[in-house]
Amino acid sequence: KTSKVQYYNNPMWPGEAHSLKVEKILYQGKSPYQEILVFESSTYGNVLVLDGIVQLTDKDECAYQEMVTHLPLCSIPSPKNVLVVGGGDGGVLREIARHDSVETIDICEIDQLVIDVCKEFFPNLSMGFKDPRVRLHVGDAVDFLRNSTEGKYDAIVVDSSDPIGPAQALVEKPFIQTIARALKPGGVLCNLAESMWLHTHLIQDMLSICHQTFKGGVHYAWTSVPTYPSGVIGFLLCAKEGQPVNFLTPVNPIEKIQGATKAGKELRFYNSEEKPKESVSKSQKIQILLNN
Ligand code: AAT
Repeated sequence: KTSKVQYYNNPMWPGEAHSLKVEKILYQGKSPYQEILVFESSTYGNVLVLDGIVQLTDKDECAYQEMVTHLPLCSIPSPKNVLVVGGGDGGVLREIARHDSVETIDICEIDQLVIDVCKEFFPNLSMGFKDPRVRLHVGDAVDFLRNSTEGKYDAIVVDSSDPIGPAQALVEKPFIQTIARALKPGGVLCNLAESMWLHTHLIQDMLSICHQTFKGGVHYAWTSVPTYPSGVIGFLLCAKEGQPVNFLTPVNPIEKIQGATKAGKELRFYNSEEKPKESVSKSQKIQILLNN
């Protein structure tokens, strides 16, 4: 029997819904923080849903994880200490691990059950936890950053849920200020910033907080993720003053990092070009996406 999992009547996107055909429910459970559902879909592979909201699918996760990671990490010369907020699936860890300059990867995820469930049903993402540079901290990122050493990180990636429930505080000014404190001069933040089609007010609020907090520059970027509401998701790229940071041209291009994109672990979405220049590389990229 097949059925549909729908998410609608969500105040974050009133009046619209997206549905995926369910082949099989693989897991259903409840942690102290959220309801967790994993199902096998007929066209997007396995799907992780938290509190009724799709967080990732096997098919399109690359467009999110690669962009949220390489946009910040490729814009600084040699990232060494990196922090991931949220990201319990491990996908962002997998992407950070491509950078051989990186020495430590801290991750602060609030929900141990998300980590355990992803280890079972999303091996291509949770493989990120196997990197020896990873140090897992299970807890609220608000407390973690409050207690973090000043000037510790070269880059921080906020890969957290929508700002309702446990992630609400993560878009507010006090939290953004603790992130800035934890970064080195010239360090960078990539923060999830919702959809430009649905959340212009939220984005504007976040932009103004980030402009007040980060004097080294703030940019909005976005990518296409068909299973997220409205099909796009945005990021706020912010630089702490102290070293010039140019988010528009990668100073640390991923293609030049040895082994970062070697056979068997090619990138599926991100590249350093503003847009693909040669039709060959473009069609290859589309092919890889289709094969997935
Ligand atoms: N890469 C998958 C995408 C996610 S997962 C977001 C993760 O953030 C979840 O595992 C959740 O448990 C964790 N999280 C939420 N709040 C906190 C917190 N306060 N501290 C630490 N971790 C937290 C995001 C997809 C975005 C969906 C867009 N619609």
